[in-house]
Amino acid sequence: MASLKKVMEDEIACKEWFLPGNACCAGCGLEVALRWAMKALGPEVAMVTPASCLNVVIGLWPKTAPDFPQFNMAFAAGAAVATGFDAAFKAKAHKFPGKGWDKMTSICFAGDGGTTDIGIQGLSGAAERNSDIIYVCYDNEAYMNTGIQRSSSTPHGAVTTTTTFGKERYKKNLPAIMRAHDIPYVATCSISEPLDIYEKFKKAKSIRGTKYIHILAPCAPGWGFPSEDTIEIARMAVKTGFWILYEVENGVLTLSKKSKTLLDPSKRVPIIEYVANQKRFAGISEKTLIELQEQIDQDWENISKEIFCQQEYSK
Ligand SMILES: Cc1ncc(C[n+]2csc(CCOP(=O)(O)OP(=O)(O)O)c2C)c(N)n1
Ligand code: SF4
Ligand SMILES: [Mg+2]
Repeated sequence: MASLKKVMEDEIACKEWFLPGNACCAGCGLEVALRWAMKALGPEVAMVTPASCLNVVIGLWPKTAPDFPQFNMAFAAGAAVATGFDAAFKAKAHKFPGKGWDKMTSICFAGDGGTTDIGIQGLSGAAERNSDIIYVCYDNEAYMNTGIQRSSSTPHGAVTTTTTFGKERYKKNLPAIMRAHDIPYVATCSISEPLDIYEKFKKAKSIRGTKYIHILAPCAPGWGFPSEDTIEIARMAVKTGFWILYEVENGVLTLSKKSKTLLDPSKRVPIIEYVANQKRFAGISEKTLIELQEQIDQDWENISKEIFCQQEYSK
């Protein structure tokens, strides 16, 4: 993984592209995700943001926070508009060579509601066409902007304003769904690992075709924890194995540094350590807690089998 010293030698990474003084709540995970993605990408982007907290926290012109081209968009259209931008950049690059249009990256930065529910058909269409875009889901596991309603990405047992006794269903595995589209790059990130975010976005920028990056981005008011604990909560999601950090390049899965050791179940922190510090899990039953742990163990077993098969195949 890139060291902080190395990253700070990069002039673009030293600059903030999402400016301070924005309307994010204190300790917002989304802001960390966006800042580090932009440190890797730099300002030669066109960013589409479907309806979400991000639409709001950018603020009102002329005091908007993004120091790069950013476009608010209707929920369902995010990936389609990003595809359109990329087509325009390619046409411009063809007509006006040497003017820098070939350096532009088209990116959609959407919430989990905008991705796992409302935007999924547009995203699936873009991925099937292998549109040359980066699609990012920042995952705060509910519709936060409209008052903490459940999404497909809300985890089992979590209380939202529409799952008042805790969600019965499990979190939809969107990275797995994107892998099934056979796109060149799929990765997961956590805001507790900013250098990992930086590296994965650098890589995504260099790859042609559809890149999908899913970032766990805790939300203090929505999950119910003190705003100074955001990073620690995200870190614990990784340590328990609830959130697995990996990348899949051309179908080959590699576990990222902080998740690698967790293939050994004894290295995983029990899930209770993660849920105990979040009010959304305050009334969780023993049964639901066991189910959550079983789901994590099952996810890891699947990953272990896949890695084993990959190793056997490459012998
Ligand atoms: C078609 C449509 N339905 C509903 C809304 C209202 N709406 C705006 S933002 C939002 C929540 C988005 O949730 P998510 O994508 O998870 O982003 P977050 O707010 O959590 O950052 C909703 C329901 C809308 N703008 N358009
Ligand atoms: S509600 Fe959550 S995701 Fe939205 S700005 Fe506040 S902390 Fe960030
Ligand atoms: Mg959300």
